[in-house]
Amino acid sequence: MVNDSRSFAALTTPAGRAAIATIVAVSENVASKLEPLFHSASGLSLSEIPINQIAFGIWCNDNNSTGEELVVCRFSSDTIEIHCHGGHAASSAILQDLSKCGFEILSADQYLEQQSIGNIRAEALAAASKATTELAAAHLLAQYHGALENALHELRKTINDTDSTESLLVVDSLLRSYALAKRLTTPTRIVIAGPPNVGKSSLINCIAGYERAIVFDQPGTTRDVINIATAIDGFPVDLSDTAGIRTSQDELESEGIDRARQQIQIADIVLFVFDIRAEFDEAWYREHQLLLHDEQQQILVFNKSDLVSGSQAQTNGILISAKTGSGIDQLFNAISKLINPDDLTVGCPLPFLPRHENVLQQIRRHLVADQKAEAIELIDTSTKR
Ligand SMILES: Nc1nc2c(ncn2[C@@H]2O[C@H](COP(=O)(O)OP(=O)(O)OP(=O)(O)O)[C@@H](O)[C@H]2O)c(=O)[nH]1
Ligand SMILES: [Mg+2]
Repeated sequence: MVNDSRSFAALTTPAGRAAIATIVAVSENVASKLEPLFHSASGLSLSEIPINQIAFGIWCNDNNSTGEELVVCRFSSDTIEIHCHGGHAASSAILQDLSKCGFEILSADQYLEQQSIGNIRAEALAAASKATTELAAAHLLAQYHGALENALHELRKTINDTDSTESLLVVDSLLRSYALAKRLTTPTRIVIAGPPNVGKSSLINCIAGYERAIVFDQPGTTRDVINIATAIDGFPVDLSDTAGIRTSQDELESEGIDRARQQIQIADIVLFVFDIRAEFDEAWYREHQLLLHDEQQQILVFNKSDLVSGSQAQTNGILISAKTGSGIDQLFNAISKLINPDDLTVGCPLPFLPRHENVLQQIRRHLVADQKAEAIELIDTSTKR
């Protein structure tokens, strides 16, 4: 039950356009306060709609004769969720009406702070609302339901009951999972690079599913870096197509080639693409591999498989045809293995914020120094409600 003096509401879905926006309104006897604003299709008043049952209806205020069609759900006597059209206009009009009814309008983060859920679980809910793929949302919701919190409670017991070796294994495994969480919440930068005319732009178009980049049968077609945001196996990725790299006297093309080299240097994963029909340019490959540092990963891709027969198609890389789509699934699998090498499943504990990594590193240092009490205290403060 909320404090009688407090009525507040918040838009809990992220900014930007989506199919549906969700607003939560909290106040003592919230249904009776919102009665005049919602006319249900069934004719029931808001207070008569059973708890946890959704109701379709129309949101009406004095200035709005047509009304906004929406769905509401009462979660308790003091909490109602309103699901309206996802555009900015609908949600801001409803928030304005709630404000006129005396509701304090909070940001999603401020709203979560009001909830009496644990630190980590509130953080998980906030992070889930910003997730860009279903897989990321599923992993973060598992943390909201307690996966990481429970793992930390287990770790607390392990620290108490055993020597530090076992606890250190648990901490190291959690720290490894943090790398996965980062890849779920921050797009992996994948750069398509290679000599000219090998089909780099055709590949980005094939992955995007539409003609994002110009494809032309002349080397030197792509000049600027072309980006798309997409997802591979549920992991958000920023994919970049770059100019074919060769020696060129053309000033504009040379600028594009410089940018391609810069992109290789900032990528998480580089797809080095070659034409399967051409003799493999080992010198080119070696020269550009040298641009990579230890943490960057690469995949060797041979394109235009549709133009060669089986026996000619032996390669030490992944054979694809950007034209027919053949081999693209294998390429996605290879990318997935680099992004999610441990193949962690939904429900596993995932430290998902730099704060969590920081706490785990500190716990690790305490365990190495055999300071069990300090390690336990850190767990207690980071999981406290
Ligand atoms: N048959 C066949 N042709 C392809 C394939 N991929 C690309 N091509 C053709 O190869 C030519 C070059 O393709 P692009 O995608 O523009 O090559 P690129 O590597 O981006 O070229 P630059 O931007 O100049 O470096 C075009 O005529 C494409 O239609 C493929 O898988 N099979
Ligand atoms: Mg191109």
